Amino acid sequence: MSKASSRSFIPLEFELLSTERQLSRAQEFELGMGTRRTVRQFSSRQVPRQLIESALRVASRAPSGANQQPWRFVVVLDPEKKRQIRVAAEAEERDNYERRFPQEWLDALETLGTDWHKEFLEIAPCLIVVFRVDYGIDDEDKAKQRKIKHYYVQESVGIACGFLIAALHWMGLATLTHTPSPMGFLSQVLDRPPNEKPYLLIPVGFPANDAKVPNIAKKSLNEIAVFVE
Ligand code: IYR
Repeated sequence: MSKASSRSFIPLEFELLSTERQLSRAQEFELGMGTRRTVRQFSSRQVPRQLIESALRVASRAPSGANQQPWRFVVVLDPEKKRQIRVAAEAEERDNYERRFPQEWLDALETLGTDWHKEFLEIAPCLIVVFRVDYGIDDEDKAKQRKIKHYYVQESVGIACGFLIAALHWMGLATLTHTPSPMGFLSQVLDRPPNEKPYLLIPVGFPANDAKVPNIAKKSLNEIAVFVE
């Protein structure tokens, strides 16, 4: 028998926009998102907490496998925790840049001008550390603690991060998608349980007054899309 009893449907809330309004909203969003850049030089100016909370609520609207929402966002504002994260990230990254990265990888990073120094981890007022939640824990029966399989975790968390980064940009904040590697140290520093694995570290704030970004471009629509008609 199907589990019809656990199903419940409600009418879709859907605002039908005029084509004119659709075009104008599309244009506004495209223009707005068109200026999004990854920023590596931050100012220490604080970010209103309400903005971070709003962006996280937007991220939480992302679709996910079986609606399991397999993400945890850890918002790090504490200077001492930020310092610990910087120290650990720099230790790993120093090894990467000086030993572990093959030349091919170093060549691919050349235009970005990155190196192992990660002072932004202390300077940015806020670090959002995104964890993927690989499995849930059913602790209804405290003794058993059964694992609940999560589906499409990588895809789901990636989409949520996309929503988050878009929301933060839209509200006038700068972000960096940082992936120190390996990033297991984030679990220790932030005291996360074994079912949560670090996925992405997003420093958030305002750019430094003299922030510079690499002179690189995005691919054009022709290069990224194919219409089959
Ligand atoms: N995680 C390193 C290296 C790095 C890798 C890629 I792929 C980038 O797009 C940028 C950096 C670092 O943060 O420096």
